[in-house]
Amino acid sequence: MDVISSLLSALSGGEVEILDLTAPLSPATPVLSLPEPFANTIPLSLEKVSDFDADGPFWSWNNIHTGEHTGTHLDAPVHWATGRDGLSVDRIPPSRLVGPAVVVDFTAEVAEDPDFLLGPDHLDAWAAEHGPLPEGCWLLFRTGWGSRSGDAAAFANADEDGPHTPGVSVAGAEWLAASPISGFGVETVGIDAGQAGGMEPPFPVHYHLLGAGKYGLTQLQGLDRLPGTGAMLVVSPLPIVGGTGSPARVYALVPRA
Ligand code: 23J
Ligand code: MN
Repeated sequence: MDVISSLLSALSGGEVEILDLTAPLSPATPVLSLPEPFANTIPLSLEKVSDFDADGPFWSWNNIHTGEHTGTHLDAPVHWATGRDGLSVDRIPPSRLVGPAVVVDFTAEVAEDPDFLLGPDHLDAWAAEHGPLPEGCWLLFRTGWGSRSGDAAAFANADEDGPHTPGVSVAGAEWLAASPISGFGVETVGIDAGQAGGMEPPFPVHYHLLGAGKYGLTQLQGLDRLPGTGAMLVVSPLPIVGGTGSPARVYALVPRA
């Protein structure tokens, strides 16, 4: 049997399951809130064009209004100053949007410390146990944060010092940029930690990862349903010409135990 027929029969037979890791996209979907003096993107809104009425008696449709970086979304290299000569979202080769998923689980650490930072030691320890990260993989940072996404205040977890959400240290960001990954995925509103605006450089994952021509992926849900290795990720951003990112549908193909 050819490889596509094998995959299709595994899907229809239930030996491979398709999981949707995408957060629902609605006006309630949390968006990043940068402090003054920075500008922010808008949340999603739907503007009715017709709804089986005089403007369209047999059809219903809407205009969508939102930012490129709303909800589960991809960050393209051109989003950041360091990647500005790199690829916009429409130019990302599909071969880099499909690859092995590797999940590192720091749910327990984040439950103790919402400002937990993933560093080189954590990543080296993973590699010592499992071997080097596969070429073109998507490294997914499981934190449990996705379970807060229905509650905007809990998801932002902000106080007078700003948001407190998990992320990656400066050295960890350098490690990821030098690794063979295609992209780095998180459960939080952005690929950097809540407190990353105060790091040097500010927002080090954006700085190093996008500067290295790699991609970010945010607001993933249901990472607890993935094995540490052995799943395949499919990331589908819209090909917005010149776009710095796009809301994306994200699927994982997982072998059923
Ligand atoms: C701009 C500045 C800082 C951040 C972000 C955007 C994002 O999170 C994003 O969606 O790219 S942290
Ligand atoms: Mn983004």
